Amino acid sequence: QWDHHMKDNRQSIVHLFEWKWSDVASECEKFLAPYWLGGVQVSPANEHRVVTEEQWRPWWERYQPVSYSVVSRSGDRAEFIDMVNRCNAVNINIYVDIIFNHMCGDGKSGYGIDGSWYDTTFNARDFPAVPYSEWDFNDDICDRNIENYNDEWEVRNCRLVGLVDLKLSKTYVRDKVVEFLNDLISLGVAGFRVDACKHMYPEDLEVIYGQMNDLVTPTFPSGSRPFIVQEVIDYGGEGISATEYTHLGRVTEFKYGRELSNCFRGNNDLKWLVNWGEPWGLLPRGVALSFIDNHDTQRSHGGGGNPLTYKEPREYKMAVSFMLAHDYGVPRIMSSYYFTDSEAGPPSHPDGSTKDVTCFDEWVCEHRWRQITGSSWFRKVTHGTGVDNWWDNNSNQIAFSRGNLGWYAVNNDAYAMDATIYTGLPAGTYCNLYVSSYDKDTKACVDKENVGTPSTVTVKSNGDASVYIPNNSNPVIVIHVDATV
Ligand code: LAG
Ligand code: CA
Repeated sequence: QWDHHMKDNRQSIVHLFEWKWSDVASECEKFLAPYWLGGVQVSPANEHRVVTEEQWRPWWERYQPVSYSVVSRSGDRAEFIDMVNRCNAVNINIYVDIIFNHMCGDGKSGYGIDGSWYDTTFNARDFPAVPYSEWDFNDDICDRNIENYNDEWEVRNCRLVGLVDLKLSKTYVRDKVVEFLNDLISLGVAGFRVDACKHMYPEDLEVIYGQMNDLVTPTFPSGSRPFIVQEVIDYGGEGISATEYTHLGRVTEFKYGRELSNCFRGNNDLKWLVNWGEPWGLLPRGVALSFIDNHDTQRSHGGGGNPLTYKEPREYKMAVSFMLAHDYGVPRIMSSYYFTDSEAGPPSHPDGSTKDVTCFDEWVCEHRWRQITGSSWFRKVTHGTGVDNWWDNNSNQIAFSRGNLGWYAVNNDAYAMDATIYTGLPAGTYCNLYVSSYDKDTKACVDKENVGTPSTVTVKSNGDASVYIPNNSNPVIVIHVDATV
């Protein structure tokens, strides 16, 4: 449940937030497979409310489940199956965002996106398509919203922002959840991102996870457990801590993006990253899911954190590339659509249906940015090595190798980096994947960006490289042994 099961040594997951299943499928084939990504976290697949009163079709309607039918704003069951099959066929894993702490908001009724009735008005708790009724919720022990995050009992039994809270201590409720998870597993998914884990007892999760089937063969080796990423927002100082969940699967490390964003915004010297990881108070690397921003934090939902996002591209690219170059955790890359209104749903037609993805237009597609794809290739090539040969200028210029397979350098000072540094790499000339692309057929560094950062780096026979990186828009070097010229 900690192992992501990504194929051919791929290491990076991309969250294709709000993408339709048909678009995810073609992205697997067209881009993710050739560009070294290994898995996709997709938006919730189950039936949800169609929110039009409080807001016009906000993104968060998908966090209000109505049933476990695999029909959502991203597409229907047939489209979901087609996506999983096509992505698996090109060795890209699918991880599904799963919500089972709650169903929809209190005081609502109507039909979900698959036409299922729901009613939570006047103490009704009707979800006939599951079916759940009033006996399946925690209203008998708590009928109010969570206010005190130091009170563990309240956080787990009361309502998260008014969402009716499922009684996971009941076998019946857990069985319904397990049925849904096993349905998705049978379709070939590789695991789950479990929403709102802080609001559920680890004991209940343990029972649920324990009843999950192994992943399907032969897509995955027999006996493979589903990859589990538990969302626990823990910046410290609350009654519940992320470590209560690490024996069950991976846990999202929210401090990761907050600290790195702080560094790359210039508020904390990069030299301190020499011991980046557990000494900073982060979770043990083997149980962490690392990310700079996610769909909540980039729009100040779910506790915020004010991380770097695509809106500060220069620093954001540096932070994401550092994440991918380092060996901590399993990295997840955010892929967004442009927004100013933090409630706004994905680019949509007037009838509310999601538009096809057109990258760099209404959709940001950070995962396609060269600096990010180049760094995810670096992550794959250097996997299995540690961070070695640390160098810094006692300020904001740092460099390190990953064993003798790759070398990374970044200059976040306001002046040029000009140094001769031991790289640990074999002698040769390497293509800097941050500012150029690599053509495997001709072994050439192509499509070079002329910003002052060297597009190739030569390592001498003693392992040294002389580098000059001005303070420019892309002040990073990413080189590895599979991209030499
Ligand atoms: C999560 N993690 O624990 C998700 O990452 C986060 O995006 C979800 O909240 C949350 N848990 C519940 O699944 C999102 C929005 C909320 C939204 C909620 C339900 O951040 O703003 O609440 O999804 O759609 C909305 C309204 C609230 C209202 C509530 C119930 O914003 O004002 O009280 O619905 O009607
Ligand atoms: Ca709960």
